[in-house]
Amino acid sequence: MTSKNESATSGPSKGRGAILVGVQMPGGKGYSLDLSLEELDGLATTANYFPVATVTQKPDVINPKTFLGKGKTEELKEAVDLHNPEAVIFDENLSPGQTRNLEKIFNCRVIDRSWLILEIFSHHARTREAKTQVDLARLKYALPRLTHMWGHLSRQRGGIGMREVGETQIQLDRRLIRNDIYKLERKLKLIDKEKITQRKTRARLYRVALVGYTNVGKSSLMNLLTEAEALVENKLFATLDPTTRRVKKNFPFPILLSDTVGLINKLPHDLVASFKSTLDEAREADLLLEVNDLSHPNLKNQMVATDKLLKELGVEEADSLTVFNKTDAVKEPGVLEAMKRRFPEAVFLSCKAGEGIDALRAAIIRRYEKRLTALRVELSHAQSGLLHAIQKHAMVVNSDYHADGVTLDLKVDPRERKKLDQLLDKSSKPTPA
Ligand SMILES: Nc1nc2c(ncn2[C@@H]2O[C@H](COP(=O)(O)OP(=O)(O)OP(=O)(O)O)[C@@H](O)[C@H]2O)c(=O)[nH]1
Ligand SMILES: [Mg+2]
Repeated sequence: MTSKNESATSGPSKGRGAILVGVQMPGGKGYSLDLSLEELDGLATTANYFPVATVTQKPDVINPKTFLGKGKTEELKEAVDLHNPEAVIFDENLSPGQTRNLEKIFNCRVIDRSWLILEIFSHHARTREAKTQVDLARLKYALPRLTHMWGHLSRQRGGIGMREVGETQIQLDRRLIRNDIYKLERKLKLIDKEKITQRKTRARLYRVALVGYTNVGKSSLMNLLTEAEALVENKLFATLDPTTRRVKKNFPFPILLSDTVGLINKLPHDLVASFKSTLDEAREADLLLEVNDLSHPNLKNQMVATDKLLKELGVEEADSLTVFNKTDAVKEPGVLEAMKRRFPEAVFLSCKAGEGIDALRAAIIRRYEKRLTALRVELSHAQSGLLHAIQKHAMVVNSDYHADGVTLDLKVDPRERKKLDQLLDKSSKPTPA
């Protein structure tokens, strides 16, 4: 095993002090250790920890018992004795056994990346759906780890977090937890049903969903397009509860725009599974706006992670439009131009500067119009009363009035075609334009 790159940053060991552990996995590519640690730092801070030291390692193999090798574990133990943190936070996911063994050695709480993300989610969940989803993911995470987590979970129902680590030792009851999981799954199914009904009633509108890595500016863009006030924060996972709004202003037709939960590298599997229903908004969208932060040093990997997660969630099939936000924050000269050459179809904008929003609207409209089929309809004078009803199902591109009536050039959404045909009935057969 080779141990490299240890850096211990001393800091005041007060509050919820935490030592961060970054590990470059054997054969692992992608995130550089530094950038990954920066992200972990952001996650820890969002969960109200105060990073007092960081330790990194590039092991050749993963120790099945302690994750880290013997030497590194000892070094970490020394750091724990020195800083006396409330938790040691790993940037990887640990097995229940590894967590238990490390806690024994350090005599200190050990948290992995999954749990850290779950903690943040539990603090940020607002709606019944998001809360149920997070509760479910947390119970599934805890089930194999019951020996040391039951106490925390029972207290966290109030959303307190893991502050009371080590405080309570309660008798374990796996059956109780399984029962809770069952109940939550049933509750989620019911919520899901309600949502399906809701979605059916608005199925006719063109549906656009904002997706992308956390903190890239999805909610900011939602606000600009809808003139609404979704929660915007320089925090990871500010949005957990998806909002959907009907937008008509500055569009020739109304669209349904949805903001969704942010994605992140190494998202806990159970959380992805629980949030599948939330992400239905994305899965059922006609168009995905894949938002990226152009100014982020880890842009490339964020894009790769986003694509991977969208695939996992089964949303990669949808029509998508790449959006690069935060053009105002790009400092390096030439980056913007180079990216525009590389992504000629993408929209570049800045929510902060309010630039590029019109171009985005135009791109959405173009995508919408692409799916429409052209149709020519002849209406006699006697049928001209139908015009108003036709406009509900199609865009009238041109109307040519002549002696016998009117010739309409229409653009029709495939989903509206049946209704339009019924309306026009047998008396006036439409012909492809
Ligand atoms: N410089 C700059 N900052 C921006 C821009 N757009 C958004 N931000 C900032 O980026 C941060 C994240 O914005 P949000 O809109 O909350 O991002 P999000 O993608 O919804 O984040 P999550 O809900 O956490 O996934 C906030 O501090 C915004 O003010 C932009 O164009 N330029
Ligand atoms: Mg958001």
